[in-house]
Amino acid sequence: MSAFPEIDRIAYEGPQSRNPLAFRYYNPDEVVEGKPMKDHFRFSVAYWHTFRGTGADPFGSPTMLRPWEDKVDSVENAIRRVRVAFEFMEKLGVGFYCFHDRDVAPEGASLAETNRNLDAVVRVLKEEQARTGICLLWGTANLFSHPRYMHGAATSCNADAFAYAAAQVKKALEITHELGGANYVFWGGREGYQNLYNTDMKRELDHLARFMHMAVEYAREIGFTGQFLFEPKPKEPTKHQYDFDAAACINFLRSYGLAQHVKLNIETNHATLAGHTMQHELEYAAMQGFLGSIDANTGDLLLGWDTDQFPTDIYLTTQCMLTILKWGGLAPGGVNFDAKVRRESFEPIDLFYAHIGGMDAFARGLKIAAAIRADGRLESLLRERYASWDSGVGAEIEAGQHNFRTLEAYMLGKGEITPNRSGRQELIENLINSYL
Ligand code: XUL
Ligand code: CO
Repeated sequence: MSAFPEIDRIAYEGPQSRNPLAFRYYNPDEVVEGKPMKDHFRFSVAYWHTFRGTGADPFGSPTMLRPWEDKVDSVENAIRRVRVAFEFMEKLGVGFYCFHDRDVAPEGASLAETNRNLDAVVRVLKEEQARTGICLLWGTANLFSHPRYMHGAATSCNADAFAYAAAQVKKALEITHELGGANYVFWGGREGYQNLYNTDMKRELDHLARFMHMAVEYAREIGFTGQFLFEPKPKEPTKHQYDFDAAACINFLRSYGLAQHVKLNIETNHATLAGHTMQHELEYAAMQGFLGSIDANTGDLLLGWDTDQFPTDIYLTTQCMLTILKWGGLAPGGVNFDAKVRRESFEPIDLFYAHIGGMDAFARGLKIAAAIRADGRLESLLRERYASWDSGVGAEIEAGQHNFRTLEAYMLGKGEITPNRSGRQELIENLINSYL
C-alpha cells in the first residue's frame, strides 16, 4: 500500500515550471564541472527528522500527521515505516539516507532485546536498499536520548554508561557495515558539561578519545572501511559541547592520535551557533584535510538554538558549493538534510516540499558557484590581493629564505612598506550578486 498515492516521482522540469512537486534546478544527470549533479551532492534524507519527527516542542504536543504510524512503538510499526521511508526517498530521487540506531527500531526491555529489534528492522532496510538502489550515507548511535546518558556517554562520570555506549556503538557499527554504509558519524550528544565544579574535563576527553579508538579498532576487526566522521556543535544539549567547532574537533583528533581515522561532518546550524559561517567551517575543515560530509540545514539567526530548518538561502548554498568545489568535493560524504519541517507544516506532502526546496537550493548554489569559477573574476581579485607574495620578498619568505634579522635589514633599507591596496569588498559583493 502506498503512503503517498497522489505523488509521482519528482521530475526535473526546469526553471520555468510552476509545478511545486518538480525540481526547477536539480537535474541529477546534468554535468557541472565534469560531474553529474547527483554525484556532487549525494543527497541524503535524515531518518530521525523526516520519519521520527513528531512536531513536539517544549510548549506543545506532537502535530505531525503520519497515517502510517500506529502510536505503538513496535517492531511492526518500525518495519512499516521503513517501507514508507523508501517510497518517499524513491519518489524524491535521493540516493542516500542516514539514521541513528534508535530511529529505525524501538528499544526493548534489555540490550539483547533491543539488538534483536534492530536486526529485524535492518533485514527490511537491506531489502529496501536492494529494491531501490538507495544507499546508506552514514549510520550512527543515539547516545543521548535515554536517561542512562544523562551525564553523557563516552564522557559520563558513570563508567557503566561508557560500557553501555560501547556495546551500542559496537552494534551500530555492525549494522552500518551490514548495510554498506559509506561513513559512520559521531556527534557528541551529551558529551560536554554544564559546569566545571563537578566536571573533570581532562578525564572526560581522555575517555572520549579512548572510546573513539575502540570504535576504529572494532571497525578494522569487522572489515568496515567506511569513513569515520566527527560532527562539531558548540552547545545544546550541554552548555559546552566538547565537539565545539571544526578547530576544536581537529585539535582533539590530532592530540589523541585519531587524525588519520576521522574527518568532520559539518552542519550549518552548528556552525552559526558557534559564531561562524558554514563557509568558514567548511573552509577550515577542508584546508586541514578534514572535510568529510555535510549536514545541510539552516538556523534562524534571530533564535539562539538549533532550529534545523531546510536550507533555501541561495547565498548560503553558493558559499557552500564554492568551498566544496574548491576542495574537490565531498565523496564518500554527501549532503544530508539534517533538517525538519516546522511543526505547523504537519502534512506528509510538506516533507516533499521541504526536500525539493533544499535540493533545488543546492543545485542553484552549485550552478552559481561553477559560473563564478568559470568566469574567473573573483579568482583574479583574490590573486591580485596576494600578489606581493608571488615575487620579491613575499616569495622569498614563503620559500623560507628569511629570518627576523634579514627582514629587519630589508625594512631598514626600504624605510616603509609598499602602499596597501583596497580590499574591494563592495565590488566583490556586487560581483557575486551579478551571478544570482
Ligand atoms: C544534533 C545533530 C545530530 C547528528 C547525528 O544536533 O545534528 O542529528 O547529526 O547524531
Ligand atoms: Co547533524
